[in-house]
Amino acid sequence: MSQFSWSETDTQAVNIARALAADAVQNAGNGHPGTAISLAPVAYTLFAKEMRHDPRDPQWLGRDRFVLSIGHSSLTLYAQLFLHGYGLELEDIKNLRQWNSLTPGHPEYGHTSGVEMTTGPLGQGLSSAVGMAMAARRHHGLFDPSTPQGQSPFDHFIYVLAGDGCLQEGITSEACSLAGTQELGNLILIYDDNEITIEGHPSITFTEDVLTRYEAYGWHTQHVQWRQNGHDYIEDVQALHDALEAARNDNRPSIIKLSTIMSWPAPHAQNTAASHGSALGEEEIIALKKAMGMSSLEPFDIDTSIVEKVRQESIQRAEEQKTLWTSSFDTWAQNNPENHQLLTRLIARKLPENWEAKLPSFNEACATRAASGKVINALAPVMPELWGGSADLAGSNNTAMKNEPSFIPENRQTSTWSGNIYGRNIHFGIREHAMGAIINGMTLEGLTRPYAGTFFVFSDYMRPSVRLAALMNIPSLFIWTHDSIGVGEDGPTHQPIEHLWSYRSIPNFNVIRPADANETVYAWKHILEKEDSSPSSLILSRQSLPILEGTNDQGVARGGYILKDASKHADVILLATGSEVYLALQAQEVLEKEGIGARVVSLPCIEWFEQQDQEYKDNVLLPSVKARVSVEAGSTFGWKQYVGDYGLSVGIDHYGASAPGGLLFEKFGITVTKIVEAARQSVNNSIQ
Ligand SMILES: Cc1ncc(C[n+]2csc(CCOP(=O)(O)OP(=O)(O)O)c2C)c(N)n1
Ligand SMILES: [Mg+2]
Repeated sequence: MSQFSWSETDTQAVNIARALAADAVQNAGNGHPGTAISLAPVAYTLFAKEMRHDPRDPQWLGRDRFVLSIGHSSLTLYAQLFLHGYGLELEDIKNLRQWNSLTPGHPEYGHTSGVEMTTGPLGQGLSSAVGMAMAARRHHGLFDPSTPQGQSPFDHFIYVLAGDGCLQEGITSEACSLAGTQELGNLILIYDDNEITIEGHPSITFTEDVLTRYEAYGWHTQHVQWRQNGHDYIEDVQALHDALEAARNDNRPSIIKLSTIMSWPAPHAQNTAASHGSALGEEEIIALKKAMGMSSLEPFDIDTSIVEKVRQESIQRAEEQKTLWTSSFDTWAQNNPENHQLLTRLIARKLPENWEAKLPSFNEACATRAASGKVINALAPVMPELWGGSADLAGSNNTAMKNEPSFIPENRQTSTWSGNIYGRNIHFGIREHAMGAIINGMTLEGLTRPYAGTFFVFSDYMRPSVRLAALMNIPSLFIWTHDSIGVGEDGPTHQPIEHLWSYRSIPNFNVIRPADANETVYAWKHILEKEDSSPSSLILSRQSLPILEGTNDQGVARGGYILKDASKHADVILLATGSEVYLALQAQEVLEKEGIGARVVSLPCIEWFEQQDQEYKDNVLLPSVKARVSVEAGSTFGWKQYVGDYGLSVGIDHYGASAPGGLLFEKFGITVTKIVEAARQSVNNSIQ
């Protein structure tokens, strides 16, 4: 058992965190004080006593991660970032929730130093933490496989604070079930059982025995009771520490149910749902400060000498931790020069030399999902950072790496999937939402390039996590196959319609729909090469697509390009994506015979195209040519901006049907004939 001590400074630091939470929300006029007040000793214990971290080096490879899954309680984190010297000052706390402040309403990744991920949509934090724990284990296996678990510089813990809301959200049931199967011993969840959500006591909504449920998932469970019988409330930080110690020593993921009282020790606000999301009021704040025995009752008037002391102690603690960690890291680096080189490359986010030489090229028709699978398998030997899997559709999504082990405890192997805890093929189970959040967590751990696959239509089940990846600006990669009515017989439940434009409407998210196998290769190439960190999705066909002439790497990297120009003058521009580019090419031939010059533009990624300069875009989409036709087997919503007032869109604005895919294209009018008709009409429109 490690030593645990608690001093008067610690008590006063917790008081400061509580007072600041109350003052900041009062000052802002809105916010969430209650949980930040009651969890101040918990967060402080983590930052001051339990975690390995260095406020002066927030990106330290060896740090433990802290995920505030209860994002509304942002002050729980901001108070610690202030106390421990992560760069937040009193002024920042005063500016809570204000324009341009470092203390936005919910913690934002990349905005405030020390924030490991953006949280606020309940359930996402805990679920991404599962991904972080998985990635941490993969890192150990990648760089330091011969060292036992727990003894490598690559081992660290992921600490999560979650509440009733996070544990009610379905996504965490998915993620935590998988965490149990995966035996993620580096994951430690503190569940704030304060028996309050916004609508009051969770007895109206949430009655299962949470710990029994987590035990059934295969977790190590503990209960720390701060709410004693009757009215006694004892903030037993030693008991919390003991539970954390036991959690660290167990090789299963751990949940500590901590029974707290919201807003304690505010005399009237405590244990009220109102204090979850509204200011306590000046009187109650004074009463709170009196209850804590604070010397000043004025807003933000804190004893700065305590803050100084906490910061100094934090730095000293970090130095001791870093000395130990660095010596173990240096020994590892000396003994593993090749792996050290790999780590250096991955930290720099560089690709291996000559990796492009491994990329396949295609001259025979195939489904773009199959081409993507070939890319993954071609890169697997040279890019150990590439790993991922599917939500039980590996065979259909072509996401599996052949001859590579699965990422599973050895006792979970089956006759189909062999593997070990450091493997590469991930089996997410049928848990799309958690898969999205887990991929984000893996990406946030840094170093590797994870991907996740499912059917495009089921991407809806993971949309909140996709949005969060885009908001965080992290390069999560989603592989979505079976991209249209081309799915065929499975019918309308399995045929995406509105999905392309709905994902294109998410800011900072790349939707890439390659026209053939070679465009798929170029798309992969550019996703891996591009320097910005925005997340991407590959939208791939189930059905075989012919190889097109003229597809090219540069064109795909620019998001859109002239695939085939009119033989003389372009009277009309045909814009197409994915499987419909081939139809546009055929339509072009028919039109040329009629004397209508048509330019075919392949637009695999509208987001990349929009990033090009105006000159390039005008070169491709000739502003003077008003006759335009978009061709895409999805809703036409959104194409108007490209086809303009004279243009027409060939697409589908209703659900599909159960029948062979080829027939559906005929029945729903995604045909060469329809494109030709639309082109003629658009030319007529534009000359009238
Ligand atoms: C997905 C999602 N749904 C709803 C909300 C709105 N919301 C914010 S906090 C909260 C209640 C959370 O209760 P709990 O986790 O127990 O937090 P506490 O009130 O104890 O701080 C709700 C419904 C949200 N942030 N995210
Ligand atoms: Mg609660």
